[in-house]
Order: sequence, then structure tokens, then C-alpha cells
Amino acid sequence: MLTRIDHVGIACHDLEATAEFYRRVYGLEVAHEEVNEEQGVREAMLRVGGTADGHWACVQLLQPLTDDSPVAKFLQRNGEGVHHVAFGTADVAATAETVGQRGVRVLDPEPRHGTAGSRITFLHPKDCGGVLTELVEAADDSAAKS
Ligand code: CMX
Ligand code: CO
Repeated sequence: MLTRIDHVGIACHDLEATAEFYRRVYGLEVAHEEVNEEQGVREAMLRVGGTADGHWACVQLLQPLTDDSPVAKFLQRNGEGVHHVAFGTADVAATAETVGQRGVRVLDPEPRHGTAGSRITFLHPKDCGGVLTELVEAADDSAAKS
């Protein structure tokens, strides 16, 4: 059902400064940058390593666009740090339905637009042991649907 760790989302105040930390300390480069108005973020994806299903495990840096966005709220409560974990799946709607049947609240009844044409949905952290969890179907993941 889950095929990889797609990314770890990290909340930060300053996207450029945080990306520079990852470049200076680990030598990681920004592979992709995007503004996602619906999620209220500016984001940068840093590729860490290839995954067995042909994708990349990434660090996703998140800077809030507005003061009332989920990431802004998280920063106000916790400061900078790990915000969510995202798993890859070949079929986000089917996986969300399955985990929903297993008692986990699915926050997005219909998958939303994610990074680089992906389809995403979030699972409630209170039903996932305190971990805000994202499911990601990459634009070319559906080719793996059976
Ligand atoms: N990880 C773990 N727990 C979290 C959390 C997080 N990221 N965000 C909130 N919580 C916890 C809070 O600590 C709080 O717990 P307590 O009641 O024990 O204090 C509880 O959840 C409610 O917190 P809140 O601040 O009142 O937050 P909301 O209920 O308003 O919203 C959530 C929480 C998860 C429903 C909301 O953040 C959400 O819908 N997130 C999904 C969308 C998102 O995060 N988008 C940005 C990323 C985009 C991307 O990755 O592309
Ligand atoms: Co994410």
C-alpha cells in the first residue's frame, strides 16, 4: 500500500536560510520550488536518495504564506521543526479509503493538489500517534496502479 517515504516536511520561518543550512551542512540542493496557495505554503524539495519504487525520498521545507495557515499555526505553537511525514502510494484515493476504514480520520475527502502535480491527502495526527501524515501519489505513480 505504501511504497516509500516520499518526504519529511519541515516547518521553517525562512525558506532560503533553511535551504542554505541543508546545502552548507549536507550538500543537498533544492530540486524543486513551488507556491501552493491552497496549502498556504512556499515549499522547496531537496532530494536525499532514490527509493526502490523509482522515486526520491526528499526533505520538504515549508514556509507559511499567511498567518492563519496550518504551518503558521504549527510554528506559533512549536517553533521550527518536523511538521509531517509523507508516504508514497500508487493510488492515494484507494489508500485513504483503506486507512479511513481502519479508523483514521482522513482530512481531505478528495485528494488535493500537491508538489509537482502530485495528489495528496492528510491524515489526522491524533489518529496517527501524534504524527501528521500525508499520502502522496506522484504524477507518474498512477502508472504503477494495478
Ligand atoms: N503534527 C502533530 N500534531 C499536530 C500537528 C502536526 N503537524 N499540527 C497540529 N497538531 C496537534 C496539536 O498539537 C493539537 O494537539 P493538542 O490538542 O493535544 O494540543 C491538535 O493537533 C490540534 O492542533 P491545532 O493547532 O488546533 O490545529 P488544527 O486542529 O487547527 O489543525 C491539522 C491541525 C492537522 C488538522 C491541520 O494542520 C491540517 O489540516 N493539516 C493538513 C494540511 C497541512 O498541514 N498543509 C501544509 C503542508 C502542505 C504540504 O505538505 O504540501
Ligand atoms: Co508534504
